[in-house]
This record gives sequence, C-alpha cells and structure tokens, in this order.
Amino acid sequence: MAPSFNCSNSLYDFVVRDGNGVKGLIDSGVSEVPERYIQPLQERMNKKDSRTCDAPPIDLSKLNGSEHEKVVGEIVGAAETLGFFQVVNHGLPLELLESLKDAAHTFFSLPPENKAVYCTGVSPCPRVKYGTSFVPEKERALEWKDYISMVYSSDEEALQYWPHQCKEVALEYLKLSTKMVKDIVEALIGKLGVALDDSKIEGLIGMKMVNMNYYPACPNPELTVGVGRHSDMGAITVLLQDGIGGLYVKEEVNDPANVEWLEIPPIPGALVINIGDTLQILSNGKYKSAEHRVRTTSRQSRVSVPVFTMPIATERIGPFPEVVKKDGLARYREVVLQDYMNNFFGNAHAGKKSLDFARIN
Ligand SMILES: O=C(O)CCC(=O)C(=O)O
Repeated sequence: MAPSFNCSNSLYDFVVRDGNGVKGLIDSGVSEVPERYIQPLQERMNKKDSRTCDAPPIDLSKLNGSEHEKVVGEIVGAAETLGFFQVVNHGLPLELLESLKDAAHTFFSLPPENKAVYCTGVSPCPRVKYGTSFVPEKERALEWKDYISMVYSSDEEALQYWPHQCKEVALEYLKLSTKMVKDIVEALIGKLGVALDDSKIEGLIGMKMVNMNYYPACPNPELTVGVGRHSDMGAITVLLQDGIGGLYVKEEVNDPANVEWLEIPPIPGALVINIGDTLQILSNGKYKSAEHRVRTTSRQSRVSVPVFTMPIATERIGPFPEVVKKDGLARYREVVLQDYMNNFFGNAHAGKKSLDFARIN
C-alpha cells in the first residue's frame, strides 16, 4: 500500500532526508504526484510549445584534418547562438556509452539503503554525493530527478569510493570526455584571438565531475519538471542522454515575448555539448551559456550522464583582457570560482540568474 504523507514535511523526510528519492516514492506506489512536486504554472512544460532542434551533429573527427577550420566554424557558430550542439565521431566508444546507461539503471535500481550511503554527511567520500532534486531545501517545487555525483580527484579515489556499479565506466567516460572538451575549448578560445598554452587550457577545465541522473516515469508529467530552467556554471558540459528525449534548450531571441524552447533530440551515438557560465564570462558574453530544462514523461524512466568541466575552485575567472579590449567594455567582473560555485549551488534553479553574480550592469 502507498504510504500516506500527511504533511509536506513527512514527504520531504522520506524523499530527501532518508534518501528514498523520487524512485523510492514511485516504488512506494504513489499514483499521482504529491503537491510538493507541482510546479507553478509558468514553469510547467508543454511539448506543444516547442519544436525539435534540427541542427545536424558536428563531426568531431574532422577537427584534426583538412576541414579543421570548417569544424571550428561550426563549433563557434553553435556556441555563439544556441550554446548547445551535438557531436558524433567524438572518439568515445559506443559500447562505453551503452554501458554507462546500463550502469545508471543498475545503480538507481538498488534498494534505497544502498544508495543512501552516499548521502551528504554519511558518504565515505565528500566528493561522492547521492541526492534528489537540485537544492531541495531552497525549492518551492521539487525536481523529479535523483542523481549520483562524483567529483574527480584521482583514479585511486574514484576506484575506491565511487559506487562499484558505475565507477569503471564513469571514470573512463570522464577521461575520454575531458580530451574531447579540451579540443573544443581550444577551438573556442582560439577564435577569440586569445593565445593560451596547454596548461592554461587545462586550467580552464581543471575540475571535473560526472553525474548520473535518473528521472523515474512520472504519473503527471504535465505538472512537474525533471530539471528546472538553468544554465551550467562550468566551462563545457558533455551529456549522454538515452533515447527517451525531454531535454530542451531556450533559444535566445531579442524579443523576450518570443521565447522558443527547442528539444535536443536523442541521436544514437551522439553526445550533447553545452556552453556553461564560465565560458560566457571568459568570452565577455560572445559564447552563450545555454538555459535548458528537462521534461518528465509517463512512459519510461530516463537516464542521462553529464560530465561538467570547470576551472579549479581557487581560480579567478573574468573576461579575457584581449576580448574586453576589442569590445571596449567588460560585461562581467572577475570572480573566484569557489564564490561563484557557492552562489550557484546555494540557490534553486532560476534560469540564467546565476550569471548575475558576475554581471556588471
Ligand atoms: O538530463 C538532461 O538531459 C540534462 C541534465 C542537466 O541539465 C543537469 O544535470 O544539469
């Protein structure tokens, strides 16, 4: 029999504090979403209000050949407009991508007590965290998502502390993604007219985190969101999504009344790349950190596996002086990444509001 949650607090305790997550809620037999998950009208998602992004994926294997300039142009063009693009021939084996999705399903199918050992405060490693929603204590409506998050520090640590259901594939994915991200960042920075040596490029993506997201099938998808509107705080995010679909990106148009949400369609074997706040700041706004969100579905559970890359916490980030000189003004102030991160993870998702922390008005 489904448990009764007499008040919002008992639901919160069950889902968040006790580590049952949305998966535990669904497994307990609820047949409609509890009030705490119901989004305000303006945040609800209607598939009919969007269209599918039809941009073809970029063939990354051509980045090192005679079509280098053309591919760089495609990457830069996407970064300047939508802030999202898909890549194929990226060098990550397709079997690895399949194994990652399987590993995510295996992990989230574990009994709640096996996942809850990774909750903040009890996790054997502070860089491994299992949770649900984004910042539940700050959110009016919770997001319909559970996740496990693993910040990379060393291979030894990963192999010792990351959940054994996913550690090997997650680590390999993180490493191969990092190589691809480096090539993309190099292309983007080069086009800004900024010369950075290898170690400086590495520094922009010195911190890496791989997450596994799990969105259980939802009885009322029209009332909920999987992830609310947000941009990512780092430099570049690589995302593996499965075939269910539901990832939407906001097309930035000059007229705010004319906003359009584009679905990033699942393409077998492709990876989704998006620009984060850090690159928007470094480029003085030339590259667009993409506002995106995730729809829930009643059909099947969905998994996605992002790798977030960003500078290390002590790094100071601000627009490149070369770009500021060209633009005639700085649109962002210099910030210490740790401060930016504290602000980002200290607030509920709210579109691109995170950038206000560094914006000069
Ligand atoms: O699941 C997705 O498609 C996107 C996930 C996402 O936006 C996030 O984890 O920040």
